Amino acid sequence: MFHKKLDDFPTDFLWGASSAAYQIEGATGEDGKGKSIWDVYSHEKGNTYKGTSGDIAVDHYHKYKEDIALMKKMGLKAYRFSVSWSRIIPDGEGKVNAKGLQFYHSLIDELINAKIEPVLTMYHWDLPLALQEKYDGWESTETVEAFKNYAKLLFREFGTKVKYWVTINEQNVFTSMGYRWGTHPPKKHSIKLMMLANHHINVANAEAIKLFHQMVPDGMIGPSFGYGPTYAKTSDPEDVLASINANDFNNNWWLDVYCTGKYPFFCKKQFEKLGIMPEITPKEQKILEDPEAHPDFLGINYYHGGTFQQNRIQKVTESSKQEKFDKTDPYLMQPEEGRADEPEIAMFNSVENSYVNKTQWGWEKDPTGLRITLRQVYEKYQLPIMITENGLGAHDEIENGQIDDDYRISYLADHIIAMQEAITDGVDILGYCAWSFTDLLSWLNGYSKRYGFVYVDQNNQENGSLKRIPKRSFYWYKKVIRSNGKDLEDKE
Ligand code: BGP
Repeated sequence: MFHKKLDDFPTDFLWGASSAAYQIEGATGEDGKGKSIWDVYSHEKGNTYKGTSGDIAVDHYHKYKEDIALMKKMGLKAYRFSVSWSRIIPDGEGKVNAKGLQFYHSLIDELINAKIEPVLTMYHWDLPLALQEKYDGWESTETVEAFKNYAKLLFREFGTKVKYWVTINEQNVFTSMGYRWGTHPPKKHSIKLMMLANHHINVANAEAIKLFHQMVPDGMIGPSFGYGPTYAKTSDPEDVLASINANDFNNNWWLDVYCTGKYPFFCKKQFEKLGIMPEITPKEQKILEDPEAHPDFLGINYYHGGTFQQNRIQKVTESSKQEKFDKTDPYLMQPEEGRADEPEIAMFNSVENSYVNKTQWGWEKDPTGLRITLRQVYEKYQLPIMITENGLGAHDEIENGQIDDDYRISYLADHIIAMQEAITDGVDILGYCAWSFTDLLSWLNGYSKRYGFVYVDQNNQENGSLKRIPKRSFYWYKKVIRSNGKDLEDKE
């Protein structure tokens, strides 16, 4: 679509920013909090960048009032945060920790007093350790049951105060990293276990949404998904087919289940053939397909898309002869052990996109990809969308006590324009939560990769003063919010 003039943002548009408990709170052993899988994983040698952890993080647990005062100063309309499950139920099931509940009550009250809409994420990767040790975490249905009880507690406690709820953050990312590449806990390398855990998380998500609709009838709930549009490298039909496969495997595999209760047909058949498709009980299928268990909106986390070509195992080229493909290559699916008679099944091969620039961390900068994302997701599922993450990770430097992050401003402005174009196209967008409000722990990049509007003096030795300093982007975003997205210019 082409537009001579872009539509205004809706008057109640939620201009926001995001965070996650483990990345900001610190106080991991305080006031009765139980351990999460990340508390252990980050302390095992070699797992994180320079051994960094969220032990202190940016100490939001003690500094939340100061942080919310800064949000208020900025004029933020919404703040997305996550609840640490093991802070309120230390073992993941059973006994409730009153002090943990109190912390989130205080945080939410403070936000409401500052006229900031709380957006509560129920699960942002920090599974209670006890559930991992006792039940192998998401690999078993006991964890689904525990999540349901956790959800019930959250809805009972916070259901009258919080309208917008996110069930699960980026299920596609944490199951892949935890079970496929082995770079997040539980650090396994098995696509079969990934599929199993993933299925249980789907059921947990559906159970929680169904319960929410009974307990919080005026609220809105949905998962936050890490979406990336899938481009074909060339118009070679084989590359186009590869990009369709990638879309099915990277996006539809999750979103279809959330919104329709059905796994995408082609992938499912492929995975059955590979012997990695989990068994779905009739009871599970029923809950997945129950319209009451489907989301009211979709949270979309957008950083970049991907470009794909026919898998080079199928189509060998001179250069691909030099490449090594092994079992853990994310784009090569091989049968699990015991099914070695099955041929390798090559789905797609990921390549660079020569049309877009990259961030300091090599992530593609592709604002048009955001518009494509919004269009594709809205067209397919017809649900309102909240952008629950989008932002630029960079090495920010302080000079004369200031942080001049003009590169972040231009990144965010480009994405906000793309979002406005999507709104003008006709997409229903509830809000935009940039990642992140303050600087915080990057799961695998420590405190080097910063995303915040507010600089926090924390470092990889984890002995910073924790002082907060608003960056240039803070004042810019304040202007964006005040003008309801009309003034995106980077000048005072
Ligand atoms: C998303 C996660 C966030 C955040 C962000 C940036 O996938 O939901 O928690 O970490 O990515 O990632 P990184 O810190 O790796 O750059």
